[in-house]
Amino acid sequence: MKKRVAVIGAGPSGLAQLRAFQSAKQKGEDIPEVVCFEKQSNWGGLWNYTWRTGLDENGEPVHCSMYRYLWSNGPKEGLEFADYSFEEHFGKQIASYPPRAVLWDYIQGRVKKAGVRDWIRFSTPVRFVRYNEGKGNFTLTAHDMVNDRMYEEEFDNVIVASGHFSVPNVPEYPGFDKFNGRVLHAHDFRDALEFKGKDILLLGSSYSAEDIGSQCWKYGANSITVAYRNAPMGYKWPDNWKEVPKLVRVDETTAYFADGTSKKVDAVILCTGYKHHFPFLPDDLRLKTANRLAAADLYKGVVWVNNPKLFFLGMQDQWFTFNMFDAQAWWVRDAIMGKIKIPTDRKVLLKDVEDRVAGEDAGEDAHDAIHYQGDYVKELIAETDYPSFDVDGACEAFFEWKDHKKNNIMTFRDNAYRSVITGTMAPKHHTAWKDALDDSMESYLSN
Ligand code: FAD
Ligand code: NA7
Repeated sequence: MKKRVAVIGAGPSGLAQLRAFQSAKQKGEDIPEVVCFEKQSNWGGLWNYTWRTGLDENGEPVHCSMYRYLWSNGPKEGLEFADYSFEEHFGKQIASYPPRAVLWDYIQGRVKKAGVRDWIRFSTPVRFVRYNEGKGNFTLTAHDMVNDRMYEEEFDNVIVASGHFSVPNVPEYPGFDKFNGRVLHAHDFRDALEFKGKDILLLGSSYSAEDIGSQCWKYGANSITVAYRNAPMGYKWPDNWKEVPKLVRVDETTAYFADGTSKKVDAVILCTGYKHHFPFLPDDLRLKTANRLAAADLYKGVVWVNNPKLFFLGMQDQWFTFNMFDAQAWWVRDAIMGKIKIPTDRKVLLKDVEDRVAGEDAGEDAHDAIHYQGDYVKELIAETDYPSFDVDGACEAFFEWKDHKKNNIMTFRDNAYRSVITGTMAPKHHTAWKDALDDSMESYLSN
């Protein structure tokens, strides 16, 4: 009997897992039967944009947190697949900060080439997974939304690749129930043009606050006020952009901050992060972790320490993305296929997690954090046949990116970097990011 492996989610992580198994098959290896469950009707995870917010066409929570005009927030040279370069996909080198549609196309290119689409059951959310002590396997309950049929199947391994930037963390502040304008979370933000001419307040001081604020600035918001809880982002912002200490309360029209200042605003956008949320996992299988580089309870960052037949992909906070998911997926494939041995002593698994947490905590700044995650990617790659690549070179691209942001937060996307996969320098984009209002793939590729 072949092993059966369930993959939950067909975003970049889940697709990396399918490609990892397919690549072993291509080399003549006998791979398990792999079934991927995806609740959306198409693949790509967060990159599969929808205008919908709230519930989807099946009454499921909308997964997408991306929005119109979203461009990559880091250089593509940091995330390039080692087995499928941008040049292979587009037939030429492209500029370094592609809009969402371009990256979605790139993600799809590799799995179309691999021919794994029919391993995926679309419009099929996983409802529940339970472990069968006696049989030593899992029973997974899925809901086929097309035929409105719930069914159970057994699997030897389960790989959770359902993402963790989809279920919003939504704090409440005094007065939100009285405020006359819109209060929304970044997860429901779709189009900066909605806020053209408006005075907006953003809460949070991380990527979403930075990027949604920048989008709104680019598409004509009147003013942007960002309230930080602990520390400001500290970039050199445009004149109509201000960072203020934390929000205390709002009334019908006005926001009041901890330093005693206030500002009349039209809308509040909560850029307050996301939750690791696994409603389909019972207590004994459910990961509970903060959004950090060393996620809790995952040996090698992927193996559930309380049941090593269960794996999680992409649950870390992310400097590295697509190529880190690859490194994890290749490693998990080899663990499932018995090529990598997972220690049977639980103490060894826990010690690994402890060491990773200590390693992250020992870092002092973003520079250390990038190295830390780069070293993790190197560690996993070294144990599999994933094509090795210049991870330190990718770290260098991230360091340059950080410097470029520091120099000018509204022009950093106009820079170009060298591919660590093909060695080619990216061309500069034909239009400065702040003037490029058309984010279509056609426009981006017309360099
Ligand atoms: P996801 O992309 O979230 O995919 C998870 C998949 O699982 C989804 O398709 C979902 O429908 C499916 N799923 C969930 N629950 C179930 C269920 N119960 N049953 C079946 N299927 C299920 N990264 C970058 O590299 N560059 C960027 O510029 C960038 N920008 C970002 C901007 C935003 C606003 C956000 C939120 C994230 C951004 N990211 C970016 C990070 C992003 O997390 C990764 O690029 C990537 O999408 C993570 O892939 P994933 O497969 O782990 O998760
Ligand atoms: P992050 O990176 O998790 O950041 C969340 C931010 O929200 C962070 O600055 C937090 O403040 C802030 N936060 C959290 N809770 C609150 C409350 N209650 N009040 C005020 N502020 C709060 O999430 P992002 O959405 O920015 O980024 C997630 C991904 O999306 C990222 O990988 C990008 O690629 C895109 P703190 O800094 O802790 O004070």
